[in-house]
Amino acid sequence: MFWDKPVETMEEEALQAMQLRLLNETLHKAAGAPFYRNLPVKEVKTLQDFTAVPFTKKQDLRDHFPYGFLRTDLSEAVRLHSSSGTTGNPTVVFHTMDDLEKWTDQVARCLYMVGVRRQDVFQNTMGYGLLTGGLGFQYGAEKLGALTIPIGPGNSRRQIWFMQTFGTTVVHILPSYALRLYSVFEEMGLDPKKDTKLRIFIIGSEPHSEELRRQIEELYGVKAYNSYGLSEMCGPGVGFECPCQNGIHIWEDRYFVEVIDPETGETVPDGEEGELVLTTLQKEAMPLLRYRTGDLTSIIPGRCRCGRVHKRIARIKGRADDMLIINGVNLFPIQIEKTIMGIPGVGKNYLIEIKTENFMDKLYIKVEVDREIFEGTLSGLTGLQNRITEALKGEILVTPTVQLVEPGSLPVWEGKAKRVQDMRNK
Ligand code: DLL
Repeated sequence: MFWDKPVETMEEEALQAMQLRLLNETLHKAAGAPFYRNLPVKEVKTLQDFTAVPFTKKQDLRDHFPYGFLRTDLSEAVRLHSSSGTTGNPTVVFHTMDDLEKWTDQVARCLYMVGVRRQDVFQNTMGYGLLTGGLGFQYGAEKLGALTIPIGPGNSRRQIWFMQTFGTTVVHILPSYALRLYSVFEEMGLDPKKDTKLRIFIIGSEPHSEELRRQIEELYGVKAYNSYGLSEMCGPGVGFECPCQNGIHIWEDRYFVEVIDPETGETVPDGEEGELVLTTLQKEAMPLLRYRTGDLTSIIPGRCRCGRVHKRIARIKGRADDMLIINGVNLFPIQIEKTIMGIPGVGKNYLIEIKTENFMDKLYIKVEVDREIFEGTLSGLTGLQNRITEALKGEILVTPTVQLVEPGSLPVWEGKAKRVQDMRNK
C-alpha cells in the first residue's frame, strides 16, 4: 500500500538526518530570495537549532508582494498560485517545473495511500485556476493513472449525472459541499449507496469535525479521508490521513513540522495544542522558513499502525483567528458542529450568528432540520430544539438561542463554507 515505500517507511533516524541535510540546503537556497537575504542563521548543526531561524508570517508574504519571496530567476518559474485572500494583497506562490513534479508526486502518494488505483474514476469538484485544490489533485490523480473528471465546483445535478454516467468511484470535495450534494441526491429521489459506485471521498480544505466525516461516510457509503494543505506550502498533498484514519501524516521528507505556542513562539510538547509551523524542504522557486500557518493542532505522539514514520497531526481545530469570544468565553465554530452533527434530526447545514443585544453578545445557531423528519412545518419540533440547546450548553459553556429552519433554507457557498456571521457592534 505504499507509493514510495523507501521514503514512507524510512527509519526515524534516517529521516531526521535527511531533514537536517534538506534544512541546510533550504537555508542556503532561501537566501536567494529578497526577503531572506539577511537571514541571521546560515547553517544548523541539529534539528533543534533550527528554532533560531525567525518565523515567516502571512503578513510578510503580503508585504513583499509580488516577487519578494521568489528566489529563482523568472525564467525558472513556470506557475503561480494564489490563495483566496479577502483583504489586502493576495498571497502568491511560485513553482518551478521541479516543484510541480514533486507536488504531483506528493498528491499521488496521498491518493495511493488511501487505496485509489488506476482503475478508479476520480471526479474533482474543487475549483480550478488560481486555487490549488483543482490542479493539485488533477495532476496527482493523472500521475497515479486514474481516469480524471476535472468538473470543478457547482451544478450539483450535473455532478450527479457525471457520477452515475461514468461510474465515478472517488470524489474530491469540500466537506460542507458533500452534505449539500446529498440533499440534491435526495431531491432527485436517488440514493448514492445504491445508485452510484462511489467508494472514496477526499475531504479537506476547510475545518470539519469527526462527526461530519462520519455523517458523510454513512450517507454515501464511502470512506472519507481528511486532506490537509495550504497554498503557501504547495496546496493539497501536505498532509493526509492514512487508512487508519487516526491523524494526518505530514510528509516529512517535504516539510519540517513544528507546533508552537502562538503567544510565546516556544515549541510545545507532542500531544499539546498549538500553532502548526512548517518549513518547505524541497521547494525551489519559493522556499518558506518556519511559516506560521495559523492552524491549530497538535502532534499525535507515537507511531502509526500503518507503518509510516511521518508525524501525524490531529484534525485542524481551526485557525487561531477563527476563535470566537462570546461574553468572554472562548470557543471554536468546530465545537458547535461537532455537537450538533451527532444529534438525530439535525440536517445538512447550520449557521452561527452573533449579535449585540442590550450591550451583551448573543449567540444564535440556525440549524436545518433533516429532510427525513421534516413534515412541512417546524412546529412540534421543540424537543429537538431543546436537545440541541442542552448539548451545546454542555460543550461551549454559552447558552445559545437555537433556531430550527427548513431543510435547504440556509445560505450556501461556492467555495469554502462561511458558517459564522459576526454582526456585533464593534
Ligand atoms: O485549501 C489547499 C487544499 C485544497 C487543501 C484542497 C486540501 C484540499 P488554501 O486555500 O491556501 O489552500 O487554504 C489553506 O485551509 O491553512 C487551513 O486553515 C484550511 N485547511 C486546509 N485543509 C484543511 C483540513 C487549500 N483538512 C487553509 N482541515 C489552511 C481543516 C483545512 N482546515
